[in-house]
Amino acid sequence: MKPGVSRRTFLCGAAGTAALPLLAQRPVPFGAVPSLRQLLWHQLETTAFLHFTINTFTDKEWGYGDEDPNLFQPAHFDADAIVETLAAANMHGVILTCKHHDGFCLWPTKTTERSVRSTSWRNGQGDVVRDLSAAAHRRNMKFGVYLSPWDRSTAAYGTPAYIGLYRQQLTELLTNYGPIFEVWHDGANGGDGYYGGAREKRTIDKRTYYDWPNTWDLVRKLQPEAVIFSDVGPDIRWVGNERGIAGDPCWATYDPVAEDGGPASPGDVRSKDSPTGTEHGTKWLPAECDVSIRPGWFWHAQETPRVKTPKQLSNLYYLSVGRGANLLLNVPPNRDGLIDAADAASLKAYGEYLRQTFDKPVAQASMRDMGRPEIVLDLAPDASFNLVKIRENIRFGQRIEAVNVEIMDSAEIWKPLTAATSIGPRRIIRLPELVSGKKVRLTVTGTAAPPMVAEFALFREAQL
Ligand code: FUL
Repeated sequence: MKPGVSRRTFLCGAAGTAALPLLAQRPVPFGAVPSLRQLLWHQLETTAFLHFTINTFTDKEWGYGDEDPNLFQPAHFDADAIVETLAAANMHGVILTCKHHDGFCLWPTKTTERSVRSTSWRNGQGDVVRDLSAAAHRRNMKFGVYLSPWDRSTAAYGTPAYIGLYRQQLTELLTNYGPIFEVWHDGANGGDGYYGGAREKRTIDKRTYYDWPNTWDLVRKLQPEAVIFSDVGPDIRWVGNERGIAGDPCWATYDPVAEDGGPASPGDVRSKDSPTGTEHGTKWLPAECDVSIRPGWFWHAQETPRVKTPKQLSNLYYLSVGRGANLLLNVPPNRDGLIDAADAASLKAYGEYLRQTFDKPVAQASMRDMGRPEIVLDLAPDASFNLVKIRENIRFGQRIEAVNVEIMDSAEIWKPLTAATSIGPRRIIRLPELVSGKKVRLTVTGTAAPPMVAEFALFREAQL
């Protein structure tokens, strides 16, 4: 609760439904609210991550920075085929590792020789960023870029000159490839590397070296609609783990601090707070859950038997999207430059499961009910469900602090069914088994301002 906000007016128990306050006029936003670019990002729910570079050919997770560019030979690379596979799994955007820590650039940058231009692949004319961005846009999918701040190849890394080089690379990516929906900066920073032949360890000051505020200004100037991701935003926060699991609760607001309690920066955040965020925090900073469909981020032949099953993917969906975060699911292309058959099969079955589960609700509140702190759904006599979905109208902030859900049995007695705290952009509660009854009731039991429920619906999980 915020000081000065009276909780009493807005609370309602199971019995106290008669005097519920309804929103008579246009609501006043409460606390931090999402920007338009954040609102659009929330709607994506799931996006794909593509980890693809020389590592794919050297069987490494982190290249040292001295690899021969010509190792990059994805002979059958087909961006349309990749995008098609991702779309089948309900992914609405794709983020490509345009440059990973080894410094090899997947586009013909003017900033370094270490790029696709220095390969015999497509006679040095290939451009993975061009092909993927074009394929994504053709398929109505958003395209985003990952540009590793840490670069183990260049002699400039660790000096002020590197910041100019990094910004030049970002400028190329943000000006030549159409609309970019997300700019992704990971938090791995400094360590040993090739560094133009120095082969040494370089340590940077994570808080000051990159001068992030000016880089973010550049992103805003070149792609005002792009959200910026890092450990600390400014638009989207890392969820604090690479297992794809948001906190319960998972507040969309967050006031991050550094490990030592001081000001947070990319690479230095108290990550144990990130899954949960800050209830009624001052910044709208929703969580993104990055996780790989394989044990590693890059493709390794020996990991093919360990591709996550459709069941594992659906579990992750509820642990991330179901808690109000977005899921960024990594699907690394193989040495052919394609999604491996095992990954594609798993994604297809998972996508079908999502469609069959969510295309048609078992019951859903009508527009008339929206905004009420208590909503009752009638159930058809033969209906059963095991998923309860609730959304808030987040344009006006994250207001709800707690909800209860009850079910009326055949003897017309209300029984507790489930409860939750944070709702925000979305909460999907998975019940341990299918249930049926006459009615289902949602009651907002804690809120900081008049609650604004945007959706209350029940679904039945499809068989996997
Ligand atoms: C980390 C990197 O070190 C990993 O290789 C991977 O790219 C992951 C998503 O971000 O910081």
